[in-house]
Amino acid sequence: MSTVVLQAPWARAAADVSEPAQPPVVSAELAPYRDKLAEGRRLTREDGLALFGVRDLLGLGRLAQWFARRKHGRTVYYVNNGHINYSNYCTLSCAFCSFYRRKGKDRRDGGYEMNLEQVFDEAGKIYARGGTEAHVVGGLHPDFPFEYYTEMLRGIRARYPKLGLKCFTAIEVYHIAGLKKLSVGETLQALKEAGLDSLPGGGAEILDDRLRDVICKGKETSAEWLDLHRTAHRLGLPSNATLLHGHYETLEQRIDHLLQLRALQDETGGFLAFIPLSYHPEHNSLKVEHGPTGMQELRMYAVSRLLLDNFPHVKSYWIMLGLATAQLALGYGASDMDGTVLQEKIYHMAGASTPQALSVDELHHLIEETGGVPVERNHLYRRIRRGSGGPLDWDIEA
Ligand code: V47
Repeated sequence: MSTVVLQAPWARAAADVSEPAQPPVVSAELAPYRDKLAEGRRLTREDGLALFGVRDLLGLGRLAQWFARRKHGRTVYYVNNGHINYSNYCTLSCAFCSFYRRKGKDRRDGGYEMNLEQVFDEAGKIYARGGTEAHVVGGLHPDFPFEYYTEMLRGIRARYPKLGLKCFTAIEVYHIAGLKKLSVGETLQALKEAGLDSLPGGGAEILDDRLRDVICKGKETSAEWLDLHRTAHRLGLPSNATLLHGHYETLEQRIDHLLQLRALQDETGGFLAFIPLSYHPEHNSLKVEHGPTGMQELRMYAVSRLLLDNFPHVKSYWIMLGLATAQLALGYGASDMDGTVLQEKIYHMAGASTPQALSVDELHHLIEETGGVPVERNHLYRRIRRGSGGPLDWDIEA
């Protein structure tokens, strides 16, 4: 397997709207962590656990925002993108998931699958609106062949060469590999040759095998999830990482999850963004009454930002947070608001009441209200320059 050293253009994200580098004034309980970070020292497992318990949540937010602004100034990135959820048929039955259906075996309505022409139509809609990224994920389909996935990428790439293709979670890639009994390296290489640009962060859930057995039995192990991302990074495919929180997990499990991501990022430098995902409890079999509260979500954002010191971005995913909390998350360490997100299904089937898309103007407004400066990016965090010739008149800034 050839190893490519990532040039990491995203890591150069310029602090173009600079902020004073002075660390913030914080309460006594936060001062030791502020001093440690200001001296460029790393937070430990114990520090992470302690931050989950501090009383001064506002101060914690100030610290996380300072940390994010030290990397990016007041810039807040967003992407003009769309989701294509090509099918929700899945051979797994994760207890937290409201999206999946068992093909031919499920008594519930709502199972669907798209043929490739339908996928290309969806990609066309994203591109025609000025989209620069398609986020493509689905269930582990019981009978689509290997070529469904490679031809999907090839077909989108041929029709819309400029569209960034962020496709398939680590779990889907394992499934695709199994269809031809290929290694993950061979599979990722084949997907890359067909047009894949990067991987989304899904499927990580919680990187603790005992808990995985409860909430997503049958899914690959924590080590396998990490190993797939390691292989992707080595092949020059950057990726994201997620953590599903607000179900049965302990604070220790959350911290250990973050530390495993941090260690892999030290090794490869291939992660672009981390996205904390709040558990949505509707229409699934996991017996949890409600997901995290707003305060718990903000604390999760701040602790993630401070612990994942080597991740360029923490992403405020408004679809899952709701617009109000997504704005607040920008004050708790997030530096990216994801995107316009046409046609998201996974969260909406789990009870999310957010809209299914935002316009660029709405995103600008939401970001500017927080004191952030919106900057449009592509799937690799390269800046986009728009001309006056309509939605297709865009380019990546040199
Ligand atoms: O892995 C599924 C989560 C993830 C529920 O990389 C649920 O840019 C909460 O990974 N409640 C898929 N969460 C979505 C995902 C993602 C989202 C946005 C951006 C990116 C990115 C990636 O959704 C799954 C799972 O953790 N999920 N069901 C639920 N009921």
